[in-house]
Amino acid sequence: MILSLDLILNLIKPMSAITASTPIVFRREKLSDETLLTLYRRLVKPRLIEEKMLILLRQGKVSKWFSGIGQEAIAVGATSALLPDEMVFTLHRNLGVFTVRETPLATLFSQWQGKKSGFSKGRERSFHFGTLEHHIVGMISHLGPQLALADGVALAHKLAGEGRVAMAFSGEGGTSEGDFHEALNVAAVWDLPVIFLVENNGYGLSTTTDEQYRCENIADKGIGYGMRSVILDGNNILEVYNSLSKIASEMRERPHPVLVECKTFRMRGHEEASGVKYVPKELLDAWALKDPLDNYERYLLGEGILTEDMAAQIRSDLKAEINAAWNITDSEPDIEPDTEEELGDVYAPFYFSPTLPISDKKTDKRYIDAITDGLRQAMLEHEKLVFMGQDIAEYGGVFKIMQGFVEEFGKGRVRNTPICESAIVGAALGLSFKGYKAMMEMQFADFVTCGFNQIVNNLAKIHYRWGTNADVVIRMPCGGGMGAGPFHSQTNEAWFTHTPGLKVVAPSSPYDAKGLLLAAFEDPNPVLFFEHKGLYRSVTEAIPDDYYTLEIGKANVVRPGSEASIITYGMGVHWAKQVVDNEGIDAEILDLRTLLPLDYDAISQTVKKTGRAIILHEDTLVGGLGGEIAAWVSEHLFEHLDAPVMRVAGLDTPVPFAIPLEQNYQPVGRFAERLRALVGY
Ligand SMILES: Cc1ncc(C[n+]2csc(CCOP(=O)(O)OP(=O)(O)O)c2C)c(N)n1
Repeated sequence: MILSLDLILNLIKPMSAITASTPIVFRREKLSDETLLTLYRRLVKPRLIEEKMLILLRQGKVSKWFSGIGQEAIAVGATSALLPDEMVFTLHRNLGVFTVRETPLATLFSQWQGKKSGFSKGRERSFHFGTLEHHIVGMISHLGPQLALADGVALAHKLAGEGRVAMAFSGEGGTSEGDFHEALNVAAVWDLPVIFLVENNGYGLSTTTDEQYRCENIADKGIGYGMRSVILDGNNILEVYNSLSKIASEMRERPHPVLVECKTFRMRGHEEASGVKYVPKELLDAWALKDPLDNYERYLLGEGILTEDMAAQIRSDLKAEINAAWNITDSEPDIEPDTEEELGDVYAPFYFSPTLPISDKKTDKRYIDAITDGLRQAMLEHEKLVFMGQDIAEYGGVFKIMQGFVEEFGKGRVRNTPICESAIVGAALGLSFKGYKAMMEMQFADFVTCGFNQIVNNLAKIHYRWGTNADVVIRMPCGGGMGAGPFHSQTNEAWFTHTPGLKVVAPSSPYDAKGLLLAAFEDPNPVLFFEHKGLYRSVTEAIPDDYYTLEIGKANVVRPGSEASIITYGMGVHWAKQVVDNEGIDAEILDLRTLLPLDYDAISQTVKKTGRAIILHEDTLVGGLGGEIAAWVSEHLFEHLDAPVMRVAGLDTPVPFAIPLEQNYQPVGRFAERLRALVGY
């Protein structure tokens, strides 16, 4: 019987409590001298860069530094085990990933120094950037979210049958984040080829492992996810390299995730300024003897593969390379802000060109059918579009919007997800790195809170941060009126309209819903698509059967008028029409359609025309979008106004359950009186 590597490692696990006193045993297996020396050179390089950084830090030339000294064998060994086009998701101590992938050092140093020629044009600190050219995606500051991005990349590999893996780093502290759990669970359920690589270095800032988790080894968590797991001596470069080479090649053959725990130690402070006072000196002394570089060097010298002269030459060549790169960075002038460029880089460039229906054929469609129609045509239009959501496959989604889609497009592209909003938003972003488009259905817009971080920090900021895009549409069934209580009724668009980098769309009609949805899929930027549940089955109109798009960012006058301008969106449009008809007031109704970016030209035109403005929305008043519009109108159109700008919005409470309470919450009951007051002012 041939035992697989993970089985052997699992069998020896009880003895594998790797500590400082566990000796490093180097086993070269079939590695050539050349490979052994390449690994040596790769191990020396980040160490020398760090030594340089520490000098610069003391000279006050560098402001902050997270050291990976003593842990380099993990980043270097693991990255060396991958193919060059396999994506690595890094953390703050993974310099070795960047050096193995040969990212140009001057660009890297300029990145750290906030210079224009860095990977993020001075917009991001340290390792918080990605470079798709080198197949590296760095973390946002938050520990955890990058893990699910690896799921998305691995899903792309699987869908394309590419035989590739993705690898994501975490510290042992980061494994306490919910994102760790979600990412591993999704990878397990979907058999995704992701290596989750935990560097267990004993401390998460000052927190020791016994205050971080209760199981003996982090690898033990693999059992809970139904996932292979292994424990490696993270200070032994050959163990890391050989084991991961085998694991990765098995994963390429048979996609599945693996949890790898590398035991190591953090030899310096969390970051340089914080020091290591809280770390027992004996521990540091013991782990110093296990230094991955010193030990490997001794091994190579002992085996006669490396000589003292060769070692000296390698170091002097690398130092020359490092110094030359540093001099380039150092001589680069400090960044000069250019506001236009800053604003211009928030969104990925997209030049909208409308698609008109190819025939006059129209069919009566309810709002919900228009969305289904748009989704189906988007799937036909974009072959690399993937739908993800809870219960969306055989069940068709809780609103049955995607009924029959799984039969039509297959389980690969129409994916039921575990209940883990954060990981799915993250996976959607990961798909984007591989040229896929993704749509995620939030079962209810309220549950977006569980994916909030990924949306506002990852999707929204990624283009500005390092120039890649998040080609993701998140559909948000929102709104009340059904007595569904505080967590199935919210119109929470204002949580997102405050976030540069997102586009927020809120159609009020079947025609707009289909056209804007199809435009959202063409747009390479992240779009939050708020569809009001109350409109799903209550509005019907004849809309084109063919594919067509409507421009995101353009409002629409749905009722011309002269006495006042009602600026609204979503369900508000229907409330406004109803009140205007009942009251017999000749008000103009401007349907914003897109809430971010706002169509200020259209707002300006209507307010100039009527001289009176009232904003109506279902969302709560304080901090709602109405406040922003009112401020803008007052600031820019003051001389055109004949009355104060008014707002009518949801009551500043959670959305209550009992119907009379909910009706009292909703703004429509207060709207007629305020409109009369505005017109009569
Ligand atoms: C979500 C989140 N909470 C808190 C922090 C602050 N923080 C940054 S690094 C760190 C410790 C991380 O420990 P670990 O994951 O073990 O990685 P290590 O620094 O040891 O490499 C903390 C608490 C953060 N970046 N993100």
